[in-house]
Amino acid sequence: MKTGKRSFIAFIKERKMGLNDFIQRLVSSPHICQHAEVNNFMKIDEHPNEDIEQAILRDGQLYLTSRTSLAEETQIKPSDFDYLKIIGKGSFGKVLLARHKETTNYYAVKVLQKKIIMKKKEQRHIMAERSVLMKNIKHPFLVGLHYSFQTTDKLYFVLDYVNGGELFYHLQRERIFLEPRARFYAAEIASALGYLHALHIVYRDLKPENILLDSSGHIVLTDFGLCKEGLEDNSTTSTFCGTPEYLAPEVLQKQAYDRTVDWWCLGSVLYEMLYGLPPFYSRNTAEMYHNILHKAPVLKPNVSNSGRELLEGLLQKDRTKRLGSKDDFLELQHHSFFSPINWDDLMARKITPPFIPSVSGPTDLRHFDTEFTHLPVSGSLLNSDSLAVTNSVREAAGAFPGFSYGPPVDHLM
Ligand code: ISQ
Repeated sequence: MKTGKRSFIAFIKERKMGLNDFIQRLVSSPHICQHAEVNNFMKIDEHPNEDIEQAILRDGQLYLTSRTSLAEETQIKPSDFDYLKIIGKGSFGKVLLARHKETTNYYAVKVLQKKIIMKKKEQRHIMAERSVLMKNIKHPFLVGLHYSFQTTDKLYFVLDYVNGGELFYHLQRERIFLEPRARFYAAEIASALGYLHALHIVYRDLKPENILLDSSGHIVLTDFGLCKEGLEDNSTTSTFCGTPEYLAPEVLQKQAYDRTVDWWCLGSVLYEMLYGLPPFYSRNTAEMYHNILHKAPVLKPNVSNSGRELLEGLLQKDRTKRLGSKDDFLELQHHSFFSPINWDDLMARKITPPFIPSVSGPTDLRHFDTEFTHLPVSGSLLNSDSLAVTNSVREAAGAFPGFSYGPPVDHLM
């Protein structure tokens, strides 16, 4: 290849990476997304019928493609799946165990109602989802997204199906975990959070129901990038967004927050694993809020010095003094509580999990709440919606541009 051509390609690549980084920063910051100019730049409100190109980041590559053609190319639609059981439910929609008809692979399909999302502080949600889709998120302890697609009134996320149960289902059965087990889970969660932070994503809502175990006993975090903002003022959202025990003081006070909020939540999870209750727990919610804001966590000596010291660092109310406020995940990795952890082995899933959930196979739903699994699977997932998918994709994309996502297609660029 001629030197001139090579340097031109290098120049374009560099510019693309710069643009990627810039867009990622934009879409990761809800407050910036509120600006009309940013909106305009990102073409959020623009009509999708125009033959607009969009940027999609997949496998570390920036692809330019037309919005409609991607959805058509991926060809994934609701009727490609058999929906077997409801495995989770909230105000936005539900999560179903589904089997792909052709491959017979099992997936967790999360179905969100557009109009409900639009009624909340829409843009932030859309941007949060969009930002997650635009990044090529792959991590051993984060639930994998295989496809996303949309119909007139619903958004679908086709995710890894994980059936080892919620971490806290197992914790409730055993009351507390011994330190080595708590350390293993905390380390896997921390590595997932550190990875998201490196992508400028703040999880913010780490909570018990989003921490699952896979069938081999490793952690899987779900729901990153979703359900972040503006839910507090709607009473119906409290069930979906779970209990508020892990709210960091800055979130509770509606102050500015940053990635250190996730280290507070990790401290809360670790505390609950070691002591059996959330750090500032009270049956009285107002009192719990007061405790979060004003009380020091009670650290009884049945936990090791290094464990208590780590909890103190993570549950520091002043986020500028919190462990992780300077070097993020690195600070945790170097803490003495984690000295038995080989982080390379951990990332490679080479550490044998301390507990293996008993599941007989993919359809074994024993770890899911019967409150959900006994519910009938609604036919509305398929009916008119599936027929509307190709026709509706243009209008639907108006509210959720660039939503549809499928495996990389070589000829896109
Ligand atoms: C994957 N497997 C089981 C349950 C789930 C809930 C939410 C998101 C993904 C999931």
